[in-house]
Amino acid sequence: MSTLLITGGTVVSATGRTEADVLVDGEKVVAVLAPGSTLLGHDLTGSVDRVVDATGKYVIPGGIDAHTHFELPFGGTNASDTFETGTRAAAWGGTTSVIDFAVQRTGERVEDGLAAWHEKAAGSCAIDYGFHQIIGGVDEFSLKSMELLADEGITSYKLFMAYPGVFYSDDAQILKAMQKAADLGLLTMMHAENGPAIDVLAEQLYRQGKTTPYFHGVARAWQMEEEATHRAIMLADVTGAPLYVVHVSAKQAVEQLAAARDRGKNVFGETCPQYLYLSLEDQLGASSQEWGDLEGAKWVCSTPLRSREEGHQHAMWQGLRTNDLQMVSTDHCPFCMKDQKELGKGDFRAIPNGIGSIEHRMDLMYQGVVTGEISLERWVELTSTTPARMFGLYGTKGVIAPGADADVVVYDPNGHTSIGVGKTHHMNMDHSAWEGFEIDGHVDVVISRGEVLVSDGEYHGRAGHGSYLKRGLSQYLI
Ligand code: DUC
Ligand code: ZN
Ligand code: ZN
Repeated sequence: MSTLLITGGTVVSATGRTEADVLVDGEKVVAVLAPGSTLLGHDLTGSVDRVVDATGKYVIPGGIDAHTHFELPFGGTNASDTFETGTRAAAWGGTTSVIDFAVQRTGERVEDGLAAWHEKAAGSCAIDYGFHQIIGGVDEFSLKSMELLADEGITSYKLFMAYPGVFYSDDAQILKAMQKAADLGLLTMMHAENGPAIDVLAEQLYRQGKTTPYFHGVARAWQMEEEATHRAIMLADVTGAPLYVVHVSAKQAVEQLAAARDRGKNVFGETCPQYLYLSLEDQLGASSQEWGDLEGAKWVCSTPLRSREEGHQHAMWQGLRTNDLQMVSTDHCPFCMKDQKELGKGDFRAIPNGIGSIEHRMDLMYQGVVTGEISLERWVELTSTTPARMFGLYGTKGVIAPGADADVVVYDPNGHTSIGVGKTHHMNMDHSAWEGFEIDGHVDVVISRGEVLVSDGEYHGRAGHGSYLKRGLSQYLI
């Protein structure tokens, strides 16, 4: 067991900031000390194994990305990051825990889907990892299997109101699953878009010759998200189940969440960096010399990027400030253009859905601090502390305090990060959805359970360092 002291920095939590030194022993934080404190001896820097100088920098709890899809089978291909490549990229960007989605589909046993996910992840991860469970086929067997999840450390599961024939659940299935979740104390995560109606709109657009990625955004109209969000809230209300709506992108969906929360409902919402920065017009409608109007496929994801003119981005930032949205995850689901996004040339419906962002979430959200959208403390809360509380990890994760895992990031507000392939890009993708983004800050040092994974621009992590996180019940509900 080695000791490490992080000196001279400003420790930032969800509730404040203070000048402090952080002492790590083995995998744990053991003390947060006034700078220069002699409480533990006169020459602490001389007696520890390693000193990390954080003078002039922020010392924050490691990021927690609670929405990733490593190796997700989707649209006839698999998301291109494995647990190994995806968690390594996460570490580069200051994320020290991920919660990925294990998959069960119609006709499959939940236990088998979960076992397959454990097999993919075990021994591969650079950082700690947990799972949510996708229930893609609600029936008497999968409902029964939900009873096993909490004991496995999986206290949240996801349903889809979109993707008929793939992951889709109808209202009767949703109601039954929510009733079960209410009994078990599980958190229901919902992909809230009206899939059957979207598929009709998409087919009509295609027949009219409107086949480019831009029309992915047109077919998945905000009304489809607002309607499904409202329906999910109502179904949850009837059953008494708490609800967490994933990847919120429409301002009208935020309004639905806000109204439910104002009525005192246990309803939560997450958004993602793409909905804060990118748009239907600028990205889905893009064309390039290399890809022509297939260029927009880089940003095909669901829910889709929304119209800049309609003001959805502004509403997302506002929701994050007012706590109508509580967290920012990535929905990291990367696909290469070559051989993957290309599958949808001439038919936007065949483009695999997903954007890769896991490496850049902490930076992109810090830029919101720089531009005055959120406070420094809210940055930590949205990216680490609330994800930990929401998904039953708080105390061990999401905070720098004695007894917590030593997952710590030293962030330099005077540093700079240029995002793009050939610059900062460790995700297994042949392009970056964030090419050209400039960040007025830099992830300097990344520590996971006491091990330095990143320092001085070098990667020191290893596959297999990451451990499985058996999560407790959501700490917002008890
Ligand atoms: N949305 C995506 O963009 N990708 C994977 C699944 C999803 O719901
Ligand atoms: Zn989804
Ligand atoms: Zn997702």
